[in-house]
Amino acid sequence: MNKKALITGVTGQDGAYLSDLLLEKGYEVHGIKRRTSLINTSRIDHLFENKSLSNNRFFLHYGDMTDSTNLVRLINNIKPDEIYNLAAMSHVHVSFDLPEYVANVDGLGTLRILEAIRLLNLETKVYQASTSELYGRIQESPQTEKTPFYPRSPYGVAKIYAYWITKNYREAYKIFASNGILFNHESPLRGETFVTRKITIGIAKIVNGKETVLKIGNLNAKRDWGHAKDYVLAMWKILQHEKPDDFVIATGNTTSIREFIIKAFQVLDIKIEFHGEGINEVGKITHVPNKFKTKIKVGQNVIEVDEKYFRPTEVDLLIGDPTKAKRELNWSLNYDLDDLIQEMVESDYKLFSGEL
Ligand code: NAP
Ligand code: G4F
Repeated sequence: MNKKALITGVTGQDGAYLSDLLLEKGYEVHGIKRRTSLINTSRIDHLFENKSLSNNRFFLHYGDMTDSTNLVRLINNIKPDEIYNLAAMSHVHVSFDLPEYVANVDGLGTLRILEAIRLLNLETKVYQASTSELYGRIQESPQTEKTPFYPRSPYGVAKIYAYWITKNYREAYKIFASNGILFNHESPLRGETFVTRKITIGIAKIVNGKETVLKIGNLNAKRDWGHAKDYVLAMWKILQHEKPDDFVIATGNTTSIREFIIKAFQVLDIKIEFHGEGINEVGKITHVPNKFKTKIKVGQNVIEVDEKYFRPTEVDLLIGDPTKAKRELNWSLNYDLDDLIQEMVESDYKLFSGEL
């Protein structure tokens, strides 16, 4: 019998990569998608269009993290061996505009999943998508499983409830429930308003003459960025571990937004330098290869700062220590930051030059 997995948030970046991974491993994969007025399945359409990829083992169900009747019914019908709770309103900046909704979906949504397992008396294992945003105003560097939390956004605060309720249900009811404390992970499937994808799309538009400048927020923030493909493997390994536990998943390196932009332009052999300070800082082109010379010029400002992207409270620096995951899960990275940036820039370049 194939193992059964249920993925909440299956239409998101991680849901798509995790579906591919679990199908490859022979699982029957069930995903929960919410009803939207436009179809939102572009990241998983390949599993329907090419049946050989899913081998008829991929199923979608309508659902919502705010509706416990729906979640209980689905979990009772499917009786999954493993649940990966990835569904969330995952945008930190937007969470300042939607604090109550985020508490409901990201915080109480996790409780609804755990409570369904408890009430139905199932042996289902649960993976909770916890986040480095829990560390917020960091108390030590690098951050480990033992570093105290200090969230800095309604998103971080909702996720801290989810983290602790997962731990509490593990201790109180002996549910196999684990937190993956994942640091930022990106890919060509990353949502378009997260900073890495915004940058790679912005560059693709600029070099294809569709826009002249990319407006960005805090250039000084630093993040520990990995590739989503490596991180969904860690999720699976967390649920295969001999006991439920919590793990930091990170690269151990940190890079500023400014450095990410410089590296992303370099993929296309374009050089830029930053001048000025604060909201007056700009990124200026210093070298352009011939193929782009009709679209951009040396001396052109391609990056400008717009304070509308600043957050009321910021997380300045994140850097994780994945020693425990490496030791206990035998998890390791296949991609470094340069591989990730290259893949993202090339993918968006093709998208906006019409080569895809
Ligand atoms: P994502 O691309 O934003 O995907 C989020 C998923 O949740 C989407 O499928 C979304 O559906 C779904 N969703 C949102 N609200 C929902 C609701 N009320 N009911 C049901 N589904 C809902 O996020 P991601 O990057 O894949 O991240 C996956 C999880 O890991 C999230 O919980 C995120 O908070 C967490 N996390 C992410 C990172 C990272 O760097 N990517 C790091 C740490 C933790 P739609 O497609 O309809 O919007
Ligand atoms: O790409 P971001 O929006 O990601 P953020 O806030 O780190 O959150 C992501 O990673 C978390 C893990 O730590 C996840 F839990 C969460 O769900 C999400 O996936 O912003 C990264 C940094 C921030 O410091 C932000 O202020 O980039 C800075 N930034 C600068 N300009 C910008 C922009 N962020 C966005 N989204 N857009 C900008 O124009």
